[in-house]
Amino acid sequence: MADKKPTPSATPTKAPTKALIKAPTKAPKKKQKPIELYYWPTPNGWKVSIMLEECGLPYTLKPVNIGMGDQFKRGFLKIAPNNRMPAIVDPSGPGNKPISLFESGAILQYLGRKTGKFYPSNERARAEVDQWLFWQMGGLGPMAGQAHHFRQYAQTKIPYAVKRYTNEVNRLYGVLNKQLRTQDFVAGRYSIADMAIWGWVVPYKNQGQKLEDFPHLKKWFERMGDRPAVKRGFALGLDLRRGTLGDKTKDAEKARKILFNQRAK
Ligand SMILES: N[C@@H](CCC(=O)N[C@@H](CS)C(=O)NCC(=O)O)C(=O)O
Repeated sequence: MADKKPTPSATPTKAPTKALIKAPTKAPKKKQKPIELYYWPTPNGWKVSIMLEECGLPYTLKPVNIGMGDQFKRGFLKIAPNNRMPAIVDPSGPGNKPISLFESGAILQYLGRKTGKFYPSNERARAEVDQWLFWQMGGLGPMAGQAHHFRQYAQTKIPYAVKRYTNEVNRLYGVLNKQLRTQDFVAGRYSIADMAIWGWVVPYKNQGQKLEDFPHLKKWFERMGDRPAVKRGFALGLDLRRGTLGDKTKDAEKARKILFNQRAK
């Protein structure tokens, strides 16, 4: 009996019939490489740790001790030329190539686009989120930051500066309180805008504010704080921080020198 096995030359050159076409095997899903998070536990850092936790994205923590000057290390400056954290490196960026990003608002938008979570694709809804995100980036963050500075850290008390920034934060809390009067989250549904704002309300006492004066804001603040991902994002690296910048210790003095005496290099 002749061997039934076709020799290579006998292999049909015609397109194989359907029955011979093998079902395409699905390419195994590549395990996502973790995002590197350059971070220190502060209101700007929490925005990104909270978003990573909310999205369930794998990440590795790269502490940037800003009180010790880590933000000026050459490797970090390549990622974040503004010598500020947070920053991220996503090994699986656009085109499956690595991407590095600084500026917390830009990072939140990037992660929102990447995951399709907490950042709506519908243009009207996205514009609504953006305006509150930028409200935080350009308003609440800088004003609360100055309030912290002049109320807690400045070694010389300047009543004019204290009043100016305490009042401005008070005004901004009032705006937020009104926005939250009729809805649970700033832009309607829970979004990156809420994540950006929340950490800046955490130190409300240091900004000279009482949450009782802003009942809708208070409820939102507690609602956010109850979310497990917010709890995890907030807790990240808290154990790394020792004391505060206002302390009378040598470490705090060194940190103030590093943080509050910066000029162009
Ligand atoms: N606009 C920046 C601000 C970031 C920022 O100010 N980070 C502070 C800590 S909250 C920092 O890294 N400070 C280091 C320094 O002042 O040298 C962002 O939102 O990412």
